[in-house]
Amino acid sequence: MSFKEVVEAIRNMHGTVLVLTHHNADIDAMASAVALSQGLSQLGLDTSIGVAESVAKVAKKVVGDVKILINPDCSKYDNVILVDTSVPEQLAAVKNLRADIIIDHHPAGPLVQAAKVVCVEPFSRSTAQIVYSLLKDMDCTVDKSLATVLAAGIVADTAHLRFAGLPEFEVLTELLRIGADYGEVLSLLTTPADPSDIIAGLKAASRMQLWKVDDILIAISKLGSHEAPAARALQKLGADIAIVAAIKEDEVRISSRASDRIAEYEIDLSEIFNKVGELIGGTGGGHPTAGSANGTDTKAVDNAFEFILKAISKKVGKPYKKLD
Ligand SMILES: [Mn+2]
Repeated sequence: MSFKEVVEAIRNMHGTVLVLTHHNADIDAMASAVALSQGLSQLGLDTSIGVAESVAKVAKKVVGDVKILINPDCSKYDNVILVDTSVPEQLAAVKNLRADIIIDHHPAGPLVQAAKVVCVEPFSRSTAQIVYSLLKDMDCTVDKSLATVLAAGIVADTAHLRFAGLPEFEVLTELLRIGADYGEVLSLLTTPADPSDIIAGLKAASRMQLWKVDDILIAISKLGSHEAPAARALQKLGADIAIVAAIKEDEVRISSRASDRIAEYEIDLSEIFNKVGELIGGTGGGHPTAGSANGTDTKAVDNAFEFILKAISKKVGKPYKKLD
């Protein structure tokens, strides 16, 4: 289906419209939904915005005081336009889920099958840039504030332009010409950190033990809670691998974060934490650069730490040494 046909299909819509997006909706999802719904209103359509479950904390600023429906009922609308996803699992809480039109930049998911109009562009780095092109072709007015919101979507989904290519920079330049305020874009993208997360990070740092395997720095610490943000904080400080245990009365949780360079040594934290789970009388797993485990054997924590160091040492083929 050509872009022109998509524009025509949207233009020829009648009745009420629900612009719907995925659970824990991020900045790109919300920017796309807000901008599209404003464009549709300009065309005289009665438009609502809905999300599954919730809007992510980081996207609250982009939404501002625009009304967002949580878990709407699709059967109440003549048209449902789905943005930034085509995967039903991300919309499980939505009632009578249906997608007539799909606008997305992820690889096509199962909902594409039944949709009448599909505009899926996996080469676009954001849905916001697709929405901008649609609005332009529909002759909608993109004012300064809408341009700022759309720019926020692009900047967010490209990790502050790190993954942006020529198409993203071109759209961004157009948005800046319209009057998007880049300072405002950056402020839409920043959310103040949770104070308890900051404290956890600082405490973990003050109690940390530092180890080295070849040139890999491993930071290990113990806390009472907030192990995941603390591990992230230690990684931000420069540890290649950060491991933090939260030890409670009858429960222990261990969380880890690592930089991508551990892949060079074929270290997979999900594999290691699978075993860690067994060691602490529970279960574990995760991702190659973010392993975690929960268990009930609070006395096994030091054993678990030693196991992790040994596992890393084995992969690298060098001993582990403590740094004082
Ligand atoms: Mn997106």
